[in-house]
Amino acid sequence: MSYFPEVQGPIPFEGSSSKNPLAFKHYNAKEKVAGKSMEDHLRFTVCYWHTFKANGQDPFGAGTLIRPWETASDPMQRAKDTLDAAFEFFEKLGVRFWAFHDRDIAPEGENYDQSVKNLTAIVDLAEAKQKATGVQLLWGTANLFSHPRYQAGAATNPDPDVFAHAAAQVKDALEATHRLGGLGYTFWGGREGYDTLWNTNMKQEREQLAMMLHMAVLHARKIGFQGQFYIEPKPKEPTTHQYDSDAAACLNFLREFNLLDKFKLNLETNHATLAGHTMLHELRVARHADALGSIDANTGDELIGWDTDQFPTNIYLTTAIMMEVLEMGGLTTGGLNFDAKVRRQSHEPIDLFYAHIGGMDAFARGLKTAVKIREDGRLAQFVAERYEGWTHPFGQKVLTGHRTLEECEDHVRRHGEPTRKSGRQEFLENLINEFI
Ligand code: XUL
Ligand code: CO
Repeated sequence: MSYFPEVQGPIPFEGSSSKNPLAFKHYNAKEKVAGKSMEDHLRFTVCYWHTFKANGQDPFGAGTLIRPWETASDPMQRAKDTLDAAFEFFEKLGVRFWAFHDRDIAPEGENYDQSVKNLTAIVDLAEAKQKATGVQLLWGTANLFSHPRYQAGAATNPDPDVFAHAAAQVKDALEATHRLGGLGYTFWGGREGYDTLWNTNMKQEREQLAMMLHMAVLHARKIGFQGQFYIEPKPKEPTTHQYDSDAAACLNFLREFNLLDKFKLNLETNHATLAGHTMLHELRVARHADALGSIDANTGDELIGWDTDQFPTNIYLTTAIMMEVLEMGGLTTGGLNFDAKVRRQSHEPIDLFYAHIGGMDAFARGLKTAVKIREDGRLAQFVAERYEGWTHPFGQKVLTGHRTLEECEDHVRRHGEPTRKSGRQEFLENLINEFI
């Protein structure tokens, strides 16, 4: 049975003059750009939760999406059908990676043991499908935020029994990820924060969260999982404040609890927006700490204040993202994971193809544009010249801690008033637009 009979697949590359909505105009998987194939640069990943499990519900209304793989009455049958649909989709779209939460692929059972059984049964099937298709797992994760037991957090719950439940779930999800050859394992602190500080011991909750991460690292070592651990910042929603607020807060948390060498960041555009940052800012902060691991490639809405998780279509955004990715030398274990969902009015399965094709083409253009801006060199040269003064002896001595306030005063007396230089923001914005 086919869940996407309208699509032959794999989606072909037809070039920028094509009018075929089921063709790539810019993403040509095997084409070499700056010495590497586009598929190796971009490492596109389909996320299971939005693409196959989202039903279109929003805070004001019920689900709208029609999903032929969700019709069976038995939850395990639905899980199997969904897995079939997912692998058909991966192959027809032509992506090499997928990502999931434990509860996306297998339903929670009546009790813990049943949940473990359900997960194992689906992982068996997924393993066979991966082998048959060559599709790889980018990362796995545990859903520690949907079940009512996690209403007050998972690792950060006031009740250690809930912590234990979350830890057991992490163990199972980590083992599932390991069995499927996952390249990474992600922690997103869905409810690891607070709704109000009046009822919260924030100091201990952060310690609890750190302990959970340490236990996961220990267990990974025990079972031989060598994938990359990620932590995914998000400032709020569902909680008022999440401890993994933004890239800088995550790095501080990891440093404080001695986890910095064990984790990298998985950065998401819509989360950056909610944090009041640009995605460029978040990427830059992570890259400078050598902690840029993977990207949840989506976008928010300029007018709606919640996490709308839309597909990325803005070339300016994808160019900025790819500039940072190229600057750090490319993605290694990470990828561009479409943590994005179609709008609730795009209720047909075919809309999933349009959404992913659009996102992939937007990133292909971003990649090509970023490569051109780098090859052109004027932007980098401008920045280098802007800081040129620091390459001279006085600046070098300040940077290496060999100058005192008195010596600075002496410098002023000898050099007088500094000459101001324009930051040339508009000039540079025009320069970027030359390439877009
Ligand atoms: C939620 C979010 C998650 C994580 C994985 O905003 O981004 O889907 O990516 O738990
Ligand atoms: Co995400």
